[in-house]
This record gives sequence, C-alpha cells and structure tokens, in this order.
Amino acid sequence: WYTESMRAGHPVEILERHRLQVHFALNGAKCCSKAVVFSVPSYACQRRTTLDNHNTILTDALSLLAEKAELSEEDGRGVAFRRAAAVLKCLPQPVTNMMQLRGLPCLGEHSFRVIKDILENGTSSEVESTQQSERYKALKVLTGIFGVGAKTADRWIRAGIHNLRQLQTSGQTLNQAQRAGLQHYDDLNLPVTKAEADAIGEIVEEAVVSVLPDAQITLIGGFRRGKLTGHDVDLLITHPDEGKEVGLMPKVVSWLQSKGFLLYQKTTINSYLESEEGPRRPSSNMDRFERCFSIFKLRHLSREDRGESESGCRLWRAVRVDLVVSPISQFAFALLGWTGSKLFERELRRWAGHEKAMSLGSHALYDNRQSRYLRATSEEEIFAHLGLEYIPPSERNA
Ligand code: DCT
Ligand code: MG
Repeated sequence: WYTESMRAGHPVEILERHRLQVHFALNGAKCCSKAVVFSVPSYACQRRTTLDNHNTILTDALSLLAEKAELSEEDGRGVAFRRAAAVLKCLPQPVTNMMQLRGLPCLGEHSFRVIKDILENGTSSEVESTQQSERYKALKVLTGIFGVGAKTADRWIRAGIHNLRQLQTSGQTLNQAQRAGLQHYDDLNLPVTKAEADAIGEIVEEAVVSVLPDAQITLIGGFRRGKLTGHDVDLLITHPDEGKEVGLMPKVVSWLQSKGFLLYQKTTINSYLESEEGPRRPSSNMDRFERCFSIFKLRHLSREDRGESESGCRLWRAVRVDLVVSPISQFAFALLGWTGSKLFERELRRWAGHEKAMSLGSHALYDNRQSRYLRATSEEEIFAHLGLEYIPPSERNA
C-alpha cells in the first residue's frame, strides 16, 4: 500500500505518518478474538509518543487528577497519574473496553477506576467533583500567578484568599515576581503560539549575536517537540568555543532591557562545576545553568495573526520566556534535558538510575559502575550510552 501510494504521488509526510501508525498498530497492539489488547514498554523513554493522542478524554481526566495531586503536594500520586496518562497517550487507537488494558504497565487501581468510570458513564465522578471543588478552583487561580507555587497558594487559601480580588485587598506581601505575575495575569494565562515563540526567538537571537557573534540559539521545551502552543518560550544558548559563553547572560539581558523588551527578569548564574560535584552527585538540578526567568513585552505580529479586529486591541502582550546558557561541552545534555516532556525527562533519569546504574542530568551523564562521566556531543549519543533506541523530539510527548 505504501509503495503503491508513493507511485500514485500522495504527499510523503502523510504517507510517512500512516506508515508509522500502521507500524505502531502492528507493534503496539495485538488482536485477540474479542478486542485489540494493547502492549507497551514500561518506561516512557522506550516509547514513541507523538501529539496524535487517541485517548484525550481519558488522558485529560488523569492529567487533571495528577495536577490536583501536585497542587496538594502529593508528588507520588501525581507521578502515578502522569505515568498512567502517558501510557494511554501512546496507544494507537482509542480504548473502548477495560479488557484491552490487561497487561499495560503503570496503570494502578486508582487510574483503572477512573478509566472504567469514563468508559461506562462518559465521565469520571472524581474528576467532576474536583473541578467543582472550591479548593481546587482557588489553587488553580492562585498558582496561575507567575511566581506562586502550591505552598504559597495553600497558605493564602488558609488565610481565606480564593481569588485575585481577595489577594489584591488582603494586604499579603508579594515578591517582585508575583507582583509582575499578577500585573500580567491574563496575558500569561493565554497560550503562547508558535509564531510568537519564533518572533521571540528572533529578538533573542539579535540580542545574543550582537553581544557575542557566533553564539547559537535553539528553541527548546514543548515547541521543539512540535507543540503548536505552550505556556512559555524556552531558549537554549551556547557558543562553539568552550568558555566564550561565560558572562553572556547579563549582557543579553542588558541589551533586551535597553530596547524595552523585558517587563520582568531574574537571572541566576551557572553554579555547576563538575570537578566540585563529586561523582555521586548527579547534576539533575535544573537551576544550575546561567538562566534567566523573564516576562517579555512582545509587540503583536499583526492583527490578522491573532484573529483580532482593528478596534480596541492592544499593541503588545506579555509572554513568559526562559533563557538558558550552556557551555558547548554540556550542550547535548542541556538540549535533551530541556526538550521535555517533563515526564519523558523523569523517565529517562529513572531508566538511567534503575536500569543502567547511571546518573543523568541536564549537565552530564555519570556511569556509577565505571566511575566516570560519559561524554556526548549529540542527543543520539546520550540515548546510545543509555542503551535506548533514539527517540526524536516530536515523539517525546509523553
Ligand atoms: N523540565 C523538567 N522538569 C521540570 C521542569 C522542566 O524536566 N520540573 C524540562 C522539560 C521541559 C522543559 O524543561 C521546559 O519546561 P516547561 O516550559 O515547563 O515545559 P514545556 O514542555 O515546554 O511545556 P509548555 O509547552 O507548557 O511550555
Ligand atoms: Mg515551555
């Protein structure tokens, strides 16, 4: 069919997508007499998870319960729901029958109950009651403020604060990030489009190249995985000559500030030094790079781009932007570590530790058995060190 369609001149991308779907259908599902029974490997980093999710109703429900657990600081439960959702995200077909799930990894009793409820009743009573819960609604609104985490939101809720108006009149002291977060609340809760991410990439490139020619900049995070929208723009900066990147971030930030592009920024310096880390201290901490958490002032690309009318629309919007600077020797690890998804990253680290006795971080890979760091100049090499088949970014959407 594939070869014939090629001869018939069908577009290659479409054929390729169909070929992969058929490939996965053959590999990821077995037909038994009653229904297709799915089978997938247990670590998300062994699976190919595209954005083509055939089970969004189930995965949205499990993701909401994961979020509720994370907001309640029940991290173990949160990860369990994330893993269950990730397994369903990579299935080649919609689940229609509980029997199809026999033998799938990562589906605990609780996740089974939620799935069963949805398959039988069309909705999950637990998800519905969560969505209606005052506490969950307040946690969502308050953690929607940039700079506010679950702990702060919980403290505020216990002080009777459930919404932005109550927060503004409460007399609570906000730090600088939270003040900026509150000020730009609506914009920052509006999805960022790929076109906006590209526009920001171009501005940052101009800044970077003007202070350090030959520096390179890469769009990372969800947009590198092919997502069409995101909650922020993540950019990774490096330079082909090791050491040239030192001190780059403050210069880039000054350039951006001088042109009026930054509504808020906080820069941290690179505190990762391999020689001082000690072999058994994996570099999994995300905060060790020279990093800038910022809020950009992005002039609207064009009114048509945003589907807005001529009248009454603002000329700019606020966008969350994360800039990270990596030395070229750590670039492949930074690229892999910052491309995500968060669960894919977590599973890579779990695979490395549990299956290979290695410690993977976004700076380095350490082999505990050989007591040495394993070098890599590409993501492909890191997957090879880990004994994993290479998974491209577009298939890391676990
Ligand atoms: N990351 C991670 N662990 C975290 C936070 C982030 O591994 N706790 C990595 C994976 C994704 C990357 O950093 C960027 O983080 P986000 O912007 O939060 O994720 P995203 O996938 O880009 O999501 P979005 O599209 O919503 O921005
Ligand atoms: Mg992102």
